[in-house]
Amino acid sequence: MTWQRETFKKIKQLPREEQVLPGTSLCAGCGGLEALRLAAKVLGPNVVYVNAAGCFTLLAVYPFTPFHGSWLYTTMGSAPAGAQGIRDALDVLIAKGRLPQDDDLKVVVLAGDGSTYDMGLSATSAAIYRNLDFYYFCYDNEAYGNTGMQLSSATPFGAMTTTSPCSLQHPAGATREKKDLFEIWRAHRPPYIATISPRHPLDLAEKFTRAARVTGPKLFLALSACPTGWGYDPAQTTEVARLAVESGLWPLKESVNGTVTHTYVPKRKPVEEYLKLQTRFRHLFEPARQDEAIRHIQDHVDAYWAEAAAASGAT
Ligand SMILES: Cc1ncc(C[n+]2csc(CCOP(=O)(O)OP(=O)(O)O)c2C)c(N)n1
Ligand code: SF4
Repeated sequence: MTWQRETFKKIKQLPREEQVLPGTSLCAGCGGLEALRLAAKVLGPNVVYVNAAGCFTLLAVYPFTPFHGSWLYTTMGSAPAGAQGIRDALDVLIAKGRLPQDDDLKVVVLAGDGSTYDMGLSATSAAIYRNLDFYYFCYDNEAYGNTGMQLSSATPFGAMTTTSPCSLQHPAGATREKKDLFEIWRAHRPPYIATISPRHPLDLAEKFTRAARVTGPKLFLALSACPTGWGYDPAQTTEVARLAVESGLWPLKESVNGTVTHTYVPKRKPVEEYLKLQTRFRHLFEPARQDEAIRHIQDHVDAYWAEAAAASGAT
């Protein structure tokens, strides 16, 4: 079945108004910030962001903020608990008639992959279990970026981080596979889960629009190309983000009440084209090419899409 966008067919249809203003202290070319900028256009101004410690905490440094909406800072492990507190407070105010229903706010967790895949996972699991009505926006730069790019459980096989260097014992760098957070969330049966990319703004905007119709936990996993941590020129963020999707490494998909649909099926360029652009994978090509490791990554992607095709009944 082909996924159809209903609301956003042309870039011109995206809301013009910016909800995240420029001039933040994040790195030039930050893919996560671009994904958030696009998401915030659809979310609109009536939002409380609950931000776990990480790069994005540098967005709002008192007394300055780029947001039209409100913003709350939490520890890495507790953003979903913070979101629960905000949601409860809003519900009490509405019940007492002190906040008109029309002025209700969306509660949006902002968190990196360290908070999302590792430290905050139990708080997230509990929030989904309670069916908390919130959005969870994870900007996934595949490492603990703010403290110098240490390995997280979102780091992909073969990537070099400061705690998974290329060594004699581990010539490929990171030795484990990236955790499948999409499926971990899906096992909790939330109403909505999506992967997104800043390189696919219409796909991203459509997904936020669809999620807005749903009450309950809603996850958005944004693969966030990170020039500082991944090692490429900031001007190449768009190209790196594009190749992540076109190589099939970052599938764009959604799950609505547990049913998964791929929202874009790439023709699949070799993963090498994506890997070669980034110094975190340079050791796979220099000084000697590591064929086995590159093949391992390609096989993983091929197996994913073969399974997806089988699940959808395609041949
Ligand atoms: C319990 C705890 N350990 C360590 C830190 C230090 N710390 C602050 S930001 C950060 C990195 C967060 O990584 P991630 O969630 O991936 O977000 P990113 O920095 O990549 O945006 C760390 C380790 C902390 N704030 N709390
Ligand atoms: S380190 Fe990466 S994720 Fe963090 S602000 Fe810089 S580009 Fe963005």
